[in-house]
Amino acid sequence: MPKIVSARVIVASPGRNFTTLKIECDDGTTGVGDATLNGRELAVAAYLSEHVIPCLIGRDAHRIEDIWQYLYKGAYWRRGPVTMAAIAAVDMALWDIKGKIAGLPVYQLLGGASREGCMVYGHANGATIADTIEAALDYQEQGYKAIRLQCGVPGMASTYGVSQDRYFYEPADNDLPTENVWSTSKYLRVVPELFAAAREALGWDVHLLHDVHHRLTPIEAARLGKDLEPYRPFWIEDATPAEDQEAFRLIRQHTTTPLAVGEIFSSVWDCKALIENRLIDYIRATVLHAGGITHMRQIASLADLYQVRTGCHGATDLSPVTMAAALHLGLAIPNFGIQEYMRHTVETDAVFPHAYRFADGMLHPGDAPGLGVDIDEALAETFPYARAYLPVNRLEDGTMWSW
Ligand code: KDG
Ligand code: MG
Repeated sequence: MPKIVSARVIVASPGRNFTTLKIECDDGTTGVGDATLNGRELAVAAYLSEHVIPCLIGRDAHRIEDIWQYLYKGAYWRRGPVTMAAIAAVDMALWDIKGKIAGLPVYQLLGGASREGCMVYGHANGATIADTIEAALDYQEQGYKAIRLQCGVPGMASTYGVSQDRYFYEPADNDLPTENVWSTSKYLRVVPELFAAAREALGWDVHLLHDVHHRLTPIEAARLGKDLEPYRPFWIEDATPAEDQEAFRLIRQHTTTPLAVGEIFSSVWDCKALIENRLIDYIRATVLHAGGITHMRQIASLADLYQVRTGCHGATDLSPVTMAAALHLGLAIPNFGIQEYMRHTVETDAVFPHAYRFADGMLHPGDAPGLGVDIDEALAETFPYARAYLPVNRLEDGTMWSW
């Protein structure tokens, strides 16, 4: 048996902060896992170092399911983003080790490829509709089959998803939270105009997506869904805060626009009612924040029973380790839908050399044994952690709102 002899947490900031776990076995095999929780990176680092790693030493690295159950049930304090990100990091690292020992990429261990690659969506964003369309045309040119559209809202200084740089949008932009201002009525006017312009410029052969980022009430979300129906969006995401799962029933009653939710979910229990009641079409939980490959596979299996497909979160705060893990899972499961692909900076890519490759609108995890991704620890050391927060949002009268 490959016995776990050491594990360490690496916190580094190559372009942005990442928390990474590296597990080592007595035969020299190593595995990596991503434990990044945006804006709360050190909480997971401490959870791992102080409370998880001491329990791992001496265990059989092949017993992935047993270790998962040990960390989940054994903690007594179940679920929550810190706990589940820590468990996820261990789980990813163990799948990586198993694949390396077997000499197989992880997707082969999960049942083999169910498709040629994982369709991804890129992020087109801009201060104006014209800027966003220009960015979207660029993605289309590069072969993307699906594009997310976000644009600035006239009369508002800041909007979710809009950055200075066309490719490298990074919301965690300050060492104290930036304050944004929000107006639902202004926003609801501009999004249908954006989609109308996009269909005009891009045609109908490309999937168009939009992220509402938890900002609407259920009835406002229903209005947006209806207004976008003529443009056939692939989905609207996080239309309303998802801790209010019943709210999706109201949205559903009013619109046929597909609904996606779940990037902040940490377990199958967060998704269960939404899936079983067929209130969503895509589940956006991912391996990092939802307990690793082991648990995300369980979520995907439940979703498959109800014709709900995956659309895993893939923003820049999920490291290339998570991207690789999501792609292995996405390639293997029957109900893969789409994968978010927000490109990492060159610094991030250099610190995490990886085997996954983009071609023809799809990402493929590659055929290297394990996850096919590593961390260059010496290089990582040259990028020290720097505290960075996600922004907060207020209505124009100063009321705190969802960001
Ligand atoms: O950490 C939070 C970001 O990943 C999130 O704001 C990005 O909503 C997001 C998305 O869909 O990529
Ligand atoms: Mg989102």
